Amino acid sequence: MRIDVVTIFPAFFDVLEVSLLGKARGAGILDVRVHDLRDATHDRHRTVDDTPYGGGAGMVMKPEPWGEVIDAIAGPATEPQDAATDDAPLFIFPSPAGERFTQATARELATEQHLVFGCGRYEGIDERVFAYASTRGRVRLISLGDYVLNGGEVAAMAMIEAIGRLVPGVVGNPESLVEESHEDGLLEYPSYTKPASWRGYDVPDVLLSGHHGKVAQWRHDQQVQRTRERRPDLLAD
Ligand code: 6GU
Repeated sequence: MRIDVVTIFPAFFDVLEVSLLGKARGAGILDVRVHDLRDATHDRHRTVDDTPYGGGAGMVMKPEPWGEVIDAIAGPATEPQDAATDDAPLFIFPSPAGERFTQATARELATEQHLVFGCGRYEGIDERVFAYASTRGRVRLISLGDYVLNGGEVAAMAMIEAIGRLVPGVVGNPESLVEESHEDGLLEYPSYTKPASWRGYDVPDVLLSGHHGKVAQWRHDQQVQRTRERRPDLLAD
């Protein structure tokens, strides 16, 4: 999978060099390219923002640098019908005003060939940039949840990690992806390792019993109990 990231803070994405995703990049499974939006400016101050038409607080990201970067990443304009196909890039603009990102979103996006993350700062990006991007590919505004971050960078990182780990070959043992929180609509069951007794805390007897059926039943019960306590909204769904 190819992932392009457009940002005024490329250093936010240095962490993509470590851990599982770093390994996947080294192995050629993930082709991640980070672009500094300011490289597409042409004034001495490398300006990427300006005051909003109509007034109001804060600054808006100017469309021109975005246009240049979109051209550089996606190539020349295609026929409108081609921009809407699965072969065209999928532009993701992290935004608290977007649709909600879930594990289902991550699974869906993990099947894409080419994702482009456009990270906005300030009060947002000039709205015409989304229309322009849609001449080169599909466009989605996606939110991590109902709270506000200073910009799209941290949100993009979270999405890249959630999506990237679902790309075949990134996580060594695919079975470890199955029994996780949210994969079956329930929170994950509790895990323990050796020693069986530690500082007065004991591992539940059933896990030491060697009885696979009872272990599976106990784990499922724990999942339901935890979900009821911590995330009753998930059971309602
Ligand atoms: Cl995707 N962006 C920003 N700026 N804030 C957020 C968010 C995204 N998701 C939750 N809060």
